[in-house]
Amino acid sequence: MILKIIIVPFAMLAVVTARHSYQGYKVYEVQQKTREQANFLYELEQSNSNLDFWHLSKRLNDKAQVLVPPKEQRTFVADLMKNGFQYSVLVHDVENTIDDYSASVASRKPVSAEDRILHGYLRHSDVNQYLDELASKFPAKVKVEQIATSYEGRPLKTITINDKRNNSVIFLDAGIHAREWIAPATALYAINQLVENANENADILSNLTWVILPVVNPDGYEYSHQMERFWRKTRKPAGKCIGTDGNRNFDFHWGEVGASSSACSETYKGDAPFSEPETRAVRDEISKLKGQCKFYLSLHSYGNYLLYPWGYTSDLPDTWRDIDEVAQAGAAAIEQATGTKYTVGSSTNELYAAAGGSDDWAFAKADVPVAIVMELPGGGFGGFNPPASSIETSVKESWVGIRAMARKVAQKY
Ligand code: 0X9
Ligand code: ZN
Repeated sequence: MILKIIIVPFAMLAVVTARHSYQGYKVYEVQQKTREQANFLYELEQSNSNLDFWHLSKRLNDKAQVLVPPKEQRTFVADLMKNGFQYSVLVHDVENTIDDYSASVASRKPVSAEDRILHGYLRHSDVNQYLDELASKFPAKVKVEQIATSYEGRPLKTITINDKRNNSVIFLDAGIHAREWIAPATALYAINQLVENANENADILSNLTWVILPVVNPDGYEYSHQMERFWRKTRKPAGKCIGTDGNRNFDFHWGEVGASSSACSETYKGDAPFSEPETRAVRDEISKLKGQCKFYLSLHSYGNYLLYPWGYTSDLPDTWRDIDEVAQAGAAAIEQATGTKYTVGSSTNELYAAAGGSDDWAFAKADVPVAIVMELPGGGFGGFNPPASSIETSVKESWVGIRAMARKVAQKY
C-alpha cells in the first residue's frame, strides 16, 4: 500500500467548521391554559435567548412549541412544572429528524424545473439560475434584476412578470427568515406557474404585474442549509453574536414591542432600523412601487395563519375590512380545495405583538392597501422541517390561496 501524505495548510483547516449538531436537543409542546401561563411563556421567550420558540401565540389552549438545547432542559422542565403546565416532548432528538430530511433529498433525481421545485429545496444559486433561465427563455414577459447584494455578497434578484404601465402590482417575498424553507419553495412555485403555466393563470395576469423576491435573506438561507438548520436571522455580526431578525428591522414603531435589544436573541431588532442590506432591499423595491403596489404578500412558516396589520398594537387599522376580505378569500379557497383551515386576523390579535415587521411598514409607510403575512403549513417533526416529499402538496395548496387573494385584489383595485 502506498501511503500518501497530504499536507493541508493550517489556515485551510482553521476555516473548515463543522455543521451545528442538534444531538440531544428536544422540541417540547406546552399547553397554555390560563392567561397567566400564556404571559409566562411570552416573558420566557423574551428573556431567555437559549430557548427557541418555534411557535407561540396568545390564544388560550394553544400549544407552544419550543426547541430546547440539552443544557437548558432541566431548568425549562422545572419552570413548566412549577407553573402547572401540561407538556409533552414532540421531538426527542432533533438531530435525527435532520438526517431523515437529507436522505429524502439525496435519493431523488429530478429533471424539469417544475420537478426540481416540487421535490427539493433549491439552494440560493439554483434559485437565481432558475430566474435567469426564465429571463432568457421568456424575454417578452419576464424581467430579472439584481436589486441588492446581501451582507455576504449574494445577489438579491427579483423577477417581474407581466410588466405593464397602469397595472396594479403585487409584491411577493419569501425567506426573510432563513429556516422557513417552504416559503421560498412556494414563491418559486408561484413564479413557475405565472411564467410557465401562464394560460391557466390569465385571470391573475391580465391586469396585474407581479414582482417576486423569492429569497430575501440568502446568507441566512444558505447558512441554514450548510451549517445550522434552524438559523432564523441574517448573518451580519452584531456585538458578540451574529444576525438580526429581518422582520423586526423595519422602521415603523421599531423595537417597541416583541423585539429584542439583545444581539443574541432570535428576535434581535438590529442596531438601527434598516441596519441590514436585505431589509433595505425590500424597502427600496416597495418604495419604487408606491401608488402602484396594491398587495404585499410576505411568505413565512409555520402555523396556517393569514395575518395583517397591526403587528405592533392590538388596534386595527381603519381599513382592516379591505385586507380581511382578501385574506378570507384565500382561506376559503384553501379550505374548499383541501379542507386545510387557516386562522385569519391581525398579527397582534392572532399571534403576538411584534413591531418592526415588513407588513406593518409596507402598509403604513409605502401606502400598500393590502399587506398580508402568510404563515404556511409546517410539517415533519415540529414545523420548520417539512420533508422534501411534502413540498408538492404544500405549495400546490398554498398556490390556491395565493391565486384567490390575487383575484380578489384584481377585482378591488
Ligand atoms: O414573528 C414573525 O416575524 C412572524 N412569525 S414567524 O414564525 N414566521 O417568525 C409573524 C409576523 C407577523 N407580522 C408582524 N408582527 N408585523
Ligand atoms: Zn417567519
